[in-house]
Amino acid sequence: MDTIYALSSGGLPSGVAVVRVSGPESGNIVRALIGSLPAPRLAVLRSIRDRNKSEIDRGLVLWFPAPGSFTGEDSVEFHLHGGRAVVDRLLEELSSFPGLRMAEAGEFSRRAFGNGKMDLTEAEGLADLIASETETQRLLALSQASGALKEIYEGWQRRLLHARAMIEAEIDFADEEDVPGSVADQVWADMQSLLEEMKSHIAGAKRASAVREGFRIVIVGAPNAGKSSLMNALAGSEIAIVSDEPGTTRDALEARLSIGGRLVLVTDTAGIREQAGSIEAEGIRRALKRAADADLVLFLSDSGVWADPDVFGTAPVWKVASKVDLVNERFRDNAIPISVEAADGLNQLIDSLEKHLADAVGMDVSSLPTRQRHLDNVRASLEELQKAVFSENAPLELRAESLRLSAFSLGRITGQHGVEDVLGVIFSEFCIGK
Ligand SMILES: Nc1nc2c(ncn2[C@@H]2O[C@H](COP(=O)(O)OP(=O)(O)OP(=O)(O)O)[C@@H](O)[C@H]2O)c(=O)[nH]1
Ligand SMILES: [Mg+2]
Repeated sequence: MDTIYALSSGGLPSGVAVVRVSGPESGNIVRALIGSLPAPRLAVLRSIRDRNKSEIDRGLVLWFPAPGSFTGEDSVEFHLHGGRAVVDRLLEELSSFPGLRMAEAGEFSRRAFGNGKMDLTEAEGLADLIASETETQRLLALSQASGALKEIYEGWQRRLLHARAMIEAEIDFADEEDVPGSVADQVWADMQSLLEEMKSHIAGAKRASAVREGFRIVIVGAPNAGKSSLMNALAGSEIAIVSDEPGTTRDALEARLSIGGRLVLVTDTAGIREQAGSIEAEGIRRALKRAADADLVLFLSDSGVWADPDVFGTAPVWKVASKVDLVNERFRDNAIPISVEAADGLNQLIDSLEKHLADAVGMDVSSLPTRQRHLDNVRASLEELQKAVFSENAPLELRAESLRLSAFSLGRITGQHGVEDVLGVIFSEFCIGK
């Protein structure tokens, strides 16, 4: 097993830079660079010297003997001054030791998983935590990194295994009189309620993706309705071209913003009209497709004419009356009035969006399934569980086997089995040094 090293803190220069080393050579490295091994897990201030005894820097050194480290291996952290030359000099010195090499992206975390320091869902949570940009993303990632999903899946596995054990006991003692029938009844009742828990867990996926990937708002409406102007106003920058020529926007344009601490993806689209040229028609086709995938559609009109909202798909559609500084009151038709020109109604619109987001995503984002692979495996698990629960006339052996398969799918999520194919994908999400 190689000993790996990397700069684990961010871009240089910085106040402090943290270089992390993990693997069997770590202890020798510490002795070579600072002369002796300090007490475990205690920060000590030392001169860090190369092999010619010339000083590289003075900094904090933290020695973590196995297994009490992030990776579960012998590890050490050097906290240096964050100058490029300082960090380069230490990395160069480390590279000259035999058995040492630069870490690959996510390799520290991958070793932590390999050594049982965390399960796969916790590793994914950690990747999300590092990538988090909004407050809700942070909360979701932190709860996953702290084991919220692991607890759910492991808890379900335990119940499935218990149920299977009870069923198998019933098979073994089928001829004897002392196995009370009510035990089996209890087992199947619990499996029924597990089934419901899995279903509602799956139903939370939409909320999780609204948090993790962003809540998708799509702005649609007739050409010149003021869609691009609204998008720019929400984003606070001139992302889309605004002009008085109808048909200005021809392709969907996206902006990432944070509304009430939540990631929102706002898409501006081509104005929808009948007699469009071929490029514009393609833009309209894309606009309708975007609207069909949206979590919310803002339908703008400055003429009081709104098409049937059903054409946009299943997401809620809000009517927004634009350019209210210009147009007649009677065009408003119960719509949300805004004027980008007069900066009117925009704060109210944002307030309403904030409320809607809070309702749609919910305040409690802990323990939602955040990855497609969670969903795929929970669905597979649910399918086997349904077979077990509803095949009342099937032989008990078959029903017990379905319970085993159901638990097996959950083990794929936490990384207990069948994970080789997904490890590369999961850990490549990390940066180098994590
Ligand atoms: N008076 C007034 N003019 C506005 C307002 N919002 C937008 N406009 C003007 O309306 C025209 C069209 O605005 P855009 O934002 O380009 O409209 P659009 O819906 O994106 O148009 P297309 O991309 O062509 O479909 C521009 O000249 C804007 O300056 C507003 O609130 N009040
Ligand atoms: Mg436009």
